[in-house]
Amino acid sequence: MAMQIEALSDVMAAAVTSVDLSSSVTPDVASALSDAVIDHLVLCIRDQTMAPKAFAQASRIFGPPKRFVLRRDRLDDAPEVSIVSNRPPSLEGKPLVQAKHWHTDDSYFAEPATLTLLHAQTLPDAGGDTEFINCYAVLDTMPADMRTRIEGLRAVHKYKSRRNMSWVANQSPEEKAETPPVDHPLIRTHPQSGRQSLYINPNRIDHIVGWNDADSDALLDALYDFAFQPQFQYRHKWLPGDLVVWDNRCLMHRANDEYDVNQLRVMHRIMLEGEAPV
Ligand SMILES: O=C(O)CCC(=O)C(=O)O
Ligand SMILES: [Fe+2]
Repeated sequence: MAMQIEALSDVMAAAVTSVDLSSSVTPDVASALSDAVIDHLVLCIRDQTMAPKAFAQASRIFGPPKRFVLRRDRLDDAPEVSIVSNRPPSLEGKPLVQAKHWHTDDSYFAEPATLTLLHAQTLPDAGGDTEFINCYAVLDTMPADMRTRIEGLRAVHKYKSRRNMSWVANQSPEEKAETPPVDHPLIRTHPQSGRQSLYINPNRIDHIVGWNDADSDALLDALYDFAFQPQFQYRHKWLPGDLVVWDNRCLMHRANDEYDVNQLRVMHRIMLEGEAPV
């Protein structure tokens, strides 16, 4: 049967069935998948079985994969693939839900990853969902006065920001040297869709360029309150074999932590080479 793509909600996301990425796909299928990410922002490709190396190969359909920066979390035989587990190695078996606050991946880099791919390995019996915010919709529905205030502004993003909400792994001196603070516009234009979205990362944004902390905090709090509203959200409930691909240029996401964390949850993850937000 030919590949099928079906919307999962009105806000964003689509499910893809009848395709197997463990071996190479035709150019038509590859371009249909790449286009579908741009149109739906989140793509869930069902029923995939792939070892890390095959996963790294399959990710090339969407673009070149990056080597993951944190040495400890990446795989030796496939350094593009990192492990997202609720048992982080540094905590020696103690459960912890990583990435449970709203964020977009990789924004502490000058060229943040375009897409992230997450492939379910081990899922809890219930829950462990991933939630998404459509940041095109956020900007499109923003009150005019708020939009006018942020026009032309840039924000400083840091690996460990003053306002960080999530647990972040400690970096080695080498890793630290690779990640100096950067700044990005608050409104960015997607190079493929041509659409503008709100580009914010509550975990990594430290302050607005040229603003003091108090004024920055007030503006950021207002933006976050607006963006976090439920009408902008899609919540993905994982099935075994799901490979979820999302576009970091126009959405935020978080891991939902309201589940039994005594049950193991493990994902394989790849980020693609990035581009500077404009
Ligand atoms: O575990 C999840 O559901 C999301 C993790 C995450 O934020 C990521 O892989 O970028
Ligand atoms: Fe993330």
